[in-house]
Amino acid sequence: MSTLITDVQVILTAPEGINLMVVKVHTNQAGLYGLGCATFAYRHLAVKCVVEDYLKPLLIGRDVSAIEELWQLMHQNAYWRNGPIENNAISGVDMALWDIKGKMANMPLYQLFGGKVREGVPIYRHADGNSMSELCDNIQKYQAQGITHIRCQSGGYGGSSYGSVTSTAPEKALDGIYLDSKKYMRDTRAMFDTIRSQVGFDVELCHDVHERLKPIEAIKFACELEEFDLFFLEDAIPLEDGNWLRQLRAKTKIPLAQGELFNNPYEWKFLIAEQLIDFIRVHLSQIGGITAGRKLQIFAEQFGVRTAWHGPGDMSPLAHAANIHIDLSARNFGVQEWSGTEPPNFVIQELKGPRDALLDVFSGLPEFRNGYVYANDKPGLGVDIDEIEARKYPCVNAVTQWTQTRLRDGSLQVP
Ligand code: GCO
Ligand code: MG
Repeated sequence: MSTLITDVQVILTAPEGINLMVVKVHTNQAGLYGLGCATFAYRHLAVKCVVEDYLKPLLIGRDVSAIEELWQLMHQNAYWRNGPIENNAISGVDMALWDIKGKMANMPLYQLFGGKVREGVPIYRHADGNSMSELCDNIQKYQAQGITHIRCQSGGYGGSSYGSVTSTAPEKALDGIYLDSKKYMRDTRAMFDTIRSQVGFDVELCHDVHERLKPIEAIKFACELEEFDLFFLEDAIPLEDGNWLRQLRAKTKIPLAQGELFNNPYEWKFLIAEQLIDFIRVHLSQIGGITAGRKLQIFAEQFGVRTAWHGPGDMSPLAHAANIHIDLSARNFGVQEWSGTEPPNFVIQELKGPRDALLDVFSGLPEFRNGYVYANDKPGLGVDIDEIEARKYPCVNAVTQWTQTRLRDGSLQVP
């Protein structure tokens, strides 16, 4: 008897105050269901609509085993394709189908991807601080937890100098987050100088430009940071200016990581085929889930490009688990961004409250221990959700403010 899809359900929850969206695919086999991540924190209602009103009617009655067929069916169904809303909706279903596949095979997903090539996944954590001494303390706290790769920011993305409308903006300039790229670059250079002199060179350091520079500034900045021997420089070039990576690559030896905003294979194909980047770090649900992610990982392997999947707070533990299962089995794995799903005694104290709530809603999360993250050996993704607990933390639909970043003249600059 075939195993058929009987329902596709959306579960919204925000245990840490971040809108998370989980898709639950139900089947005609008693007790067999799959869970996937469709989190697009700032447009969750639009993704919910695509899943409930468009994908569910398309999928009901179809065979769960045909993941490749169903992915393509969802992808081409609206004719126009490759956008973040559709890709996240597809990802929710795709990850859930892989979860079901693992449960049917009675194997954790890394087994279906060829088995482990490493027992644990090395991760990097993100450190910043209000002062250099706070930042260095945070780096050392992570090192004490066995963490070998640390991403450092001086006062958050874009530096700490910005505020709302400044004296440099024209009259009647709109409110927003005002960036000062020159100051950001100066402060970041000084930050790495201090870190290297205080913490030494025996730790891998990363930095996220977060697209907050013009390409020519990014080239200068990358060259200046070379002396600090970074593990990688992230998103130095904005998504829309991808062609500038050719110039950046030609001018600097700094390893480059790119890709959390990618949605469309055209955005990454040439970067990998021309070896313009060292690390591909897409957000799995933004490209359509595990099926698309595995294809990308194997494509990158052919060109010596390593993976460093995006792993921020705005993805559910199901997506973190999907990252980890691919990482465990990928020969061209580089490092995994980890925003932490470990029990409170492992994390810096201020995260304790919300982290408890996350652990009440989700169980079976990948576990961090002494520098490495481990998947559990349950079939599928290994993560479950308590729907009653999930309902206690409703998602909020509010206008997104932090993306309203502006230059000194008041015009918008990508966030
Ligand atoms: C990163 C990121 C994130 C994003 C966030 C947007 O982890 O590398 O750049 O922190 O800013 O996911 O919501
Ligand atoms: Mg980033």
